[in-house]
Amino acid sequence: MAANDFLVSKWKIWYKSLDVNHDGTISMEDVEESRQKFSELHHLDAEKKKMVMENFEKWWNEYVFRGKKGEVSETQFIEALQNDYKADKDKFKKQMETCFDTIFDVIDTNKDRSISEDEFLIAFEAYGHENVALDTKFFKAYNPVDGLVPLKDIVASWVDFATSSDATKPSVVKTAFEAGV
Ligand SMILES: [Ca+2]
Ligand SMILES: [Ca+2]
Repeated sequence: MAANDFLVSKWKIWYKSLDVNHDGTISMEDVEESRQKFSELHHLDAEKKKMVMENFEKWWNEYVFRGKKGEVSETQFIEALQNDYKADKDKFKKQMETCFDTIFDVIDTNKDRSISEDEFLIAFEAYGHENVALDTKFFKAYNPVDGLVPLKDIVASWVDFATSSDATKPSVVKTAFEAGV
């Protein structure tokens, strides 16, 4: 069965959220801008920066471009997700788990398996979501304890966002983006 309108509407939000330079299309420019900004904001040394540059590109190629060369339209992005979803829902869910596990592992720069407010804000700013008040509200929606949210909770919220077809279930991620993040 194909993904319903609710799930497709979230994939469209996801697409828009990855258009780092807000020009309407996802291209290599978005990869470049996000990984440069991420490295600068974290003041990464040359060795760590190199790793981030490689890890970001690998993630974008695998989960965003999905075989397309350096540019993917919203239609192509939705179609690729829809195809994988239709083919095998369990496999699709596993793929999304790996997808968000991988990117939040990069975002967790101090490798404590938690996301701090600072790590969260830097990641969202690097991805072109520069409204600090809205980003902070988004982070606080995870009910941080001592300023930290377990990485697995953030990953779970994104997996739910990218895979759940249940429109009655509230989504922290969807709510945040609809509020303007
Ligand atoms: Ca773009
Ligand atoms: Ca951390």
